[in-house]
Amino acid sequence: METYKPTPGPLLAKISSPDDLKKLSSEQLQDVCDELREYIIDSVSVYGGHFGASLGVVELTVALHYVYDTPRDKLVWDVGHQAYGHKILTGRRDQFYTNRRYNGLSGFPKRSESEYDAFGVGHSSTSISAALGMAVASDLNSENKKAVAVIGDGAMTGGMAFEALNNAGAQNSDILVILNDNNMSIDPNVGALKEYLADITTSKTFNKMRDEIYDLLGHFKSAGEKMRKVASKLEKAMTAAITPGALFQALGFKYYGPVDGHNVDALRRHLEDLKTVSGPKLLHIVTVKGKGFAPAEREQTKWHAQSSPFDKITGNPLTKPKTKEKLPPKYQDVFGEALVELAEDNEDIVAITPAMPSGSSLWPMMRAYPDRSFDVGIAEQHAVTFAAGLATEGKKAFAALYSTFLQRAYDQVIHDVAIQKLPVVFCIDRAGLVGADGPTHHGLYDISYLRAVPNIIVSSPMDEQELRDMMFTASEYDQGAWAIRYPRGRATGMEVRKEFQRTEIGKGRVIQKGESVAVLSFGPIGKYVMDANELLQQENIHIGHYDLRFAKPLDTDMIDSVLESYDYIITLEDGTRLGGFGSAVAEYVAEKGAGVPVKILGVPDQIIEHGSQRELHDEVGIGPDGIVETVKNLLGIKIA
Ligand SMILES: Cc1ncc(C[n+]2csc(CCOP(=O)(O)OP(=O)(O)O)c2C)c(N)n1
Repeated sequence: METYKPTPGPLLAKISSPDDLKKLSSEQLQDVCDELREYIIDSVSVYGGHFGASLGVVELTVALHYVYDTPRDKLVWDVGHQAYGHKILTGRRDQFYTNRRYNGLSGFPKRSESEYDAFGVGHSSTSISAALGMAVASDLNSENKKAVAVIGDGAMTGGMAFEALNNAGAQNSDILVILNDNNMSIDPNVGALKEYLADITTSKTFNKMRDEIYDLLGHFKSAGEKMRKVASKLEKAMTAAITPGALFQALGFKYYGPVDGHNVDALRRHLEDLKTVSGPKLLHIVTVKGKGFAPAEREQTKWHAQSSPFDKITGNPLTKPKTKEKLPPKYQDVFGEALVELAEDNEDIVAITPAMPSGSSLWPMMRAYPDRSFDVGIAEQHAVTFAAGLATEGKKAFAALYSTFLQRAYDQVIHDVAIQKLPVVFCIDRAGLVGADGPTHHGLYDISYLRAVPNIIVSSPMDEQELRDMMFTASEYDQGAWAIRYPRGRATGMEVRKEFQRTEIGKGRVIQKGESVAVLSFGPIGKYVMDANELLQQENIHIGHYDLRFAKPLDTDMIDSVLESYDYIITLEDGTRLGGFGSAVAEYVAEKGAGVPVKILGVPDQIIEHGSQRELHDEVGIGPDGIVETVKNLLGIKIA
């Protein structure tokens, strides 16, 4: 592991816990913020990681740990990608260089890592619920602990945040919600709430606006549409000025703000005041994502996270970018481009993303067909039922979701899609072990939870050609839902045929025939079987390899022929071993009473931490070496 450690500034060097921070005078806090920001930039510029969000909450982080008695008082970060400053101030400064790396610190707050991490996170919109639970527990135990939830304007679009506000507003427990409003999700935030928050902040500059309006009226004498827009903007701003935060007040919260989230002294004073106010309260702070690093302020989506080293002044990449020709496309891009091609010929195709247009590569579709593309906010449950509604009226909805986030919408998949046999296409990205984001983001359960539900086809392509063809076939399918899962990362780089071809539903393909051991793989992880095959052939071992393509319906003809020709079956999937593709094969073989042993290779029943994808695949034995070892074990060959 590389060991470059950034050098902390003189104040930060002395802070090993929030107690050390509290020894400083309030006048020194801005200097601490500057050093903390520098430290984050220095570290991420070498090792990568989430970036803009942590820079945006530096002042808030310092003020919170200065004012509150953490870890006794509970601090819950929503999503957790903004908690780097928190980690550095709470005893993890010197380990921070291991952030997100194998056996290193987690990129997100994690209870087992530190007592300061009050709640484990990774998925959004959970903070208010968790903090409320802590506040209520404190009430029940008569402990008078404070509970603070820090939630972004993006995460606030999630339904769970509203469920929690609704509950907290009526509980009257001592909870502070800090709404970190930077007007950004990963991509620009969307929806009516965003407009509402903008109206509150705009009302601050109400007078300035009024002048602008007079100016505008001068320019647009013929008025019409533009004037009406201006008038409606004015009206909203006035309402917000008179009753800012009325929405939150209606939900039972005392509303404070909006406050400049980069003025550490103002934040400190506000927090000290709010500590004395009982009951549910919401502090609305306004920040800039990427604050203090010019390229990140300018291009906020790009700098949400960084994976390669960059110059810490200019932001320019330090590794030479390989030319596009040399690198195979990412699976997400193959999906994004194929969708536009399909949409050209099929007017019914619509696309849905819950706040991940960049992450899911939906921008090409959104640009080509803005009226048929929907970013619905961080709202996976709504995304799925919205897709179901569209499907009832004959629209062919392609819902693009990460595997881990689709977990949120399991009931919607069953209740709204499957029971009604609606032809929604789920394009499930980041399926399998995702790498550095770790356990909250691994997409390990979708095969198991989807194959348990009737009326859903569960498929996975082994390469980009298959992905395109499956999408095409799914776009024509009207007998129920269809899930296509593919992983994070790059496809094979193969020559791709431009025209789409139909994939025969429930049919696999033979990659290579062999002797004694057959490996049945599901999805792109099949590439490891090819690597294993090469190694085994050097030792004169010739295994068979079958790309099953469908976990449901299974290609039982193919399995029957495998049962006739081989002594052992190995199944391989990038997902949990419990109830997944291998289980499906084993169930079939057991029901047939075929008596051929089935060895299931997949992710074991335990939480897999973070690391590179390859490190994790190898750790759980689904990389080429693990396959070779399993084959040799079955054949009783000693492993050198
Ligand atoms: C349930 C869920 N869906 C999607 C994501 C992916 N995601 C991570 S951060 C993020 C944007 C969060 O925006 P915001 O809460 O405003 O925080 P900011 O990054 O602006 O500080 C999204 C969509 C997630 N973490 N959880």
